[in-house]
Amino acid sequence: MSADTTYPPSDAMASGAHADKAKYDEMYAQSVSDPEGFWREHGQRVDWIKPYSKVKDVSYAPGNVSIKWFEDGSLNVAANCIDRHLAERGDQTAIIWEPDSPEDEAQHITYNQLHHDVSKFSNVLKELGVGKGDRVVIYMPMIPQAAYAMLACARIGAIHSVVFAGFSADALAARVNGSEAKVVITADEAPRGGRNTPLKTNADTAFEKIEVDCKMLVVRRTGGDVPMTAGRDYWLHEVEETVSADCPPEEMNAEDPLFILYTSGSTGMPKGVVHTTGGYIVYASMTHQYTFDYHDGDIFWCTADVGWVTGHSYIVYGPLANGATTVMFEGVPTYPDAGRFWAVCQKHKVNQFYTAPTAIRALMGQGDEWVSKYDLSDLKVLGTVGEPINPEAWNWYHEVVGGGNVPIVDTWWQTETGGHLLTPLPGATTTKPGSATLPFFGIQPVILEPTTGEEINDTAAEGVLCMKDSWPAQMRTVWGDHERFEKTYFADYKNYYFTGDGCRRDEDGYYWITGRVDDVINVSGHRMGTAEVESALVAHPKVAESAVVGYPHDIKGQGIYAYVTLMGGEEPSEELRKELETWVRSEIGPIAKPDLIQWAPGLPKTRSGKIMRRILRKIAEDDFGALGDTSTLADPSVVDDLIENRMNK
Ligand code: 6R9
Repeated sequence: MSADTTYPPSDAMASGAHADKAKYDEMYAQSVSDPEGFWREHGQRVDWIKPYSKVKDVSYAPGNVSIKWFEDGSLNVAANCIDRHLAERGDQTAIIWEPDSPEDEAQHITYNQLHHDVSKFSNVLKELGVGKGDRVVIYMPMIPQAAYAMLACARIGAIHSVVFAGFSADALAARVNGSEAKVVITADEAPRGGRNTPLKTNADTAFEKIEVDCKMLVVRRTGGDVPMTAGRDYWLHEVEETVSADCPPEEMNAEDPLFILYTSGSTGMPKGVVHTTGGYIVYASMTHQYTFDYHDGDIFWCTADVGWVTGHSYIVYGPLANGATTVMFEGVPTYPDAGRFWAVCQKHKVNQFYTAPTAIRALMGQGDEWVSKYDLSDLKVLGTVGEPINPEAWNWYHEVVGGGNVPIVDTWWQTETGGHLLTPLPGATTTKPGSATLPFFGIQPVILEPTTGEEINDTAAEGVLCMKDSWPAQMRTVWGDHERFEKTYFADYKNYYFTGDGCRRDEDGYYWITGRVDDVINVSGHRMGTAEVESALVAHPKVAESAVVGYPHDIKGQGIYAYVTLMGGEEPSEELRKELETWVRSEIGPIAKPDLIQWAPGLPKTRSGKIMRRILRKIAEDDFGALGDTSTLADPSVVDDLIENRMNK
């Protein structure tokens, strides 16, 4: 198979799909020629309490960025994900929960049960004093109660902020303080890959740094012994006994915030991305249906964690809004062995499977036999997300997992976009390995010349990826900092949304993401701001200065390469290297641990003191020939030292 083999949809796929090529072309054309009309129609895919009359009111004007969709309509997201399905599919499974250990029994939660459990959970939150507009932080393992917690917030109009359970106590505290949350929901322990993370203990540590008046609601997962602080900590199962199972959904305006999700940016600390109610649920459900060609009765599995946007849109909100059966997996791809994903696909007869390139690359290295011993004949669509997928991994996914005849959807999107923006549709789009292909309905990508900001109109083009116009699930603001929102996404290129990604468009108009153009790195599909890791490192008493860059890593996509300058009098040692690794883990979390630390007596700086990351990146990439002009450096000799002492991967 040559590198430029293309894969058209099979006739069978095209004829049974929600959209074949003709339908995609027709719908796409309408969506961009008449966005108002298109979204007026498709906004009705969800149930409204008060129907909207206005569809869209958007300005990207500098100093006045404002994004509103369906603004005079009202609805409730939990009612859309649960209540409206009860008459037709109350006994259908909503969530299949697969626990960490294959020895433990999976749970099948019906829509009726979901309704009962979420209503109870909602009343528990009310009992703890949570009301409409209040913030709730969710720090949970991948258990059904994580989804209940999100839906309970949505039901009563509280704004959730899910913090990935792999984040440290410090990161948790920062997010609780940042959103002034009233309650933190956690569990006693989180089993993953056969080991238990002490979540409640982490949360206790976080509470030492939490400056707002906040309670803790604890879900019993393992039954591990955890201390409870009277008057502050509550067991879910205990409070549940005291509340009713009746909780009518709150009527929410379309533009009321649904959730905050912190994500890394190129500067400073993570920012709270705000998504609102109406546009988000319309777009999450529509992309879930079309991108995965989801049909009633299908079993859908997205392997992400609910701590990331992928888990929000494609484990919880999109699938449940569509009345789907969604699989929630507590474990990891390699426990108890490298066949776990495929064992779960076989066991639950999964039809659509959605994972990250880093997982595919890791499993690819373990050998085909882990896949071939399972019956994967129920698979109809395979998806990827989070980072560019290299053609080798794409081909392995296609041939070995999909048996050569299951379409792959490489979905490009971001925490900020709420749902897929560039993606193939299984029955419509001819795919090319490594390309996220074409825009979803209503999406108008443009490639700009990076320095002039001019739109490149030739079909074949390379530059920065921006979006013209808005889509319903676009983020609305940065929590508490609208100015930062404007500055990050609308200041560099006027009247466009700037994605932060570089991109090439080929002669067929297909989009190929080339990676971030800012100081964000993508480690195993997780976004990490180099500034965050740097500030964690310099917070260590022995570190004077640090610069962090990404470098190519076979499995993770990018690894974290840290240059560290020590305080005068401090000596580099293996022990100190370990100490710094542990330090970063505890400041941010295990995913931020540097893969390589190089001791740097000095960093390459311009005369004005700006660190020249371009050079540090090249050294980390082992690409010394391409260092470019170093003559503007204050002290060009530091570069020679850095090259000489470069860490081997
Ligand atoms: C959904 C999610 C967003 C960044 C994004 C880009 C990278 C995501 C991709 C992809 C190439 C894909 N990215 N999907 N790059 N191909 N299919 O991952 O959100 O965590 O906010 O990351 O991830 O660089 O800008 P988020």
